[in-house]
Amino acid sequence: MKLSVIALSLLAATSVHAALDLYDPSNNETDNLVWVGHMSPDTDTVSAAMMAAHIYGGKATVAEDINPESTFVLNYCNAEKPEIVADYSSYQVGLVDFNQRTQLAPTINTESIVAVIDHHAIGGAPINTSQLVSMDIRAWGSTATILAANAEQLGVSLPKSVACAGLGAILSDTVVFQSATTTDYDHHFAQKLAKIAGVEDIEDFGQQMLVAKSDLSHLPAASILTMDYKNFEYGGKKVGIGVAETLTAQQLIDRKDELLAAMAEYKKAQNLDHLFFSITDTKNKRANIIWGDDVEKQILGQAFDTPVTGDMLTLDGVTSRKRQIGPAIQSSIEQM
Ligand SMILES: [Mn+2]
Repeated sequence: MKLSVIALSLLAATSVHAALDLYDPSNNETDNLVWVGHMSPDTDTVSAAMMAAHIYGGKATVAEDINPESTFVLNYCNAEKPEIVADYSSYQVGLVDFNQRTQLAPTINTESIVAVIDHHAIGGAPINTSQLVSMDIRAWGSTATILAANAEQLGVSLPKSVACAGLGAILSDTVVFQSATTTDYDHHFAQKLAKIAGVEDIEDFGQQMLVAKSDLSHLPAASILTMDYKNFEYGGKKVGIGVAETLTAQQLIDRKDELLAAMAEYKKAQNLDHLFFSITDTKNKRANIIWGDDVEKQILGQAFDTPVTGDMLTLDGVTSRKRQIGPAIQSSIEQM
């Protein structure tokens, strides 16, 4: 009896990884450590994985291929693209830039998670773990901002290319400091990263990035839908929200029917209760939201407290999924 208890505890000790020490990284065993962000990786997810790997050890990875904006940023920064990992089951995993299980790569066993570094609300479907996990979640504009602060605090100097990618992530998540999510910390650490990276004109880098991500004319509607896409659980419902941030919104508005067809197909294939897509006009700072059925139309009317006519809802001043679109749809669904 006593022996089997010992055997069990040994088994537990070997199968569950220790939480990462974010305060003193020299305490960590990092041979088998990888960093990864959410599915449909964006620039913050990609760059944060790179920064975290540099600060804490381990390898930067992505769960799926990167988008055109991140490709531009990595090229601009002369940075290496993180490896795409198809199967995470043999790694200990540090998560960056999300905390919802709906956005977790399906091959990641929650028992292998050792850290979460993020800047999102602990929403409707947080990742559950049986073991303790180190967490660093702050209400800042990007995960890259948090990692820039941690690098500085730990006395880790980031390579030029990694600092540059981090700067790109801050510019991406804050839409070049124009999003409502932007904090003073984002401005502060963007300056510091730019200095390390040798980027003299931050605004110019940001504008080039916005232009690079805007031209989606060469892509099929199904790819545009999932390029910047997140799954949520609101009031027990599976809800997808895709976003295309673009300076040339009309180009996509003209393809609305094509996008709606792709949405109908995706919703069915993914078994979603609701699906929304925002053509986010970063030039005029407004969201153009489209949806699939009458329930979704009703959800939007209630979410933004506005009558919805036609087949697209235009909302001036709305540009953030995290701060504006997501929370409004969440509270609307929870009230239904
Ligand atoms: Mn982010």
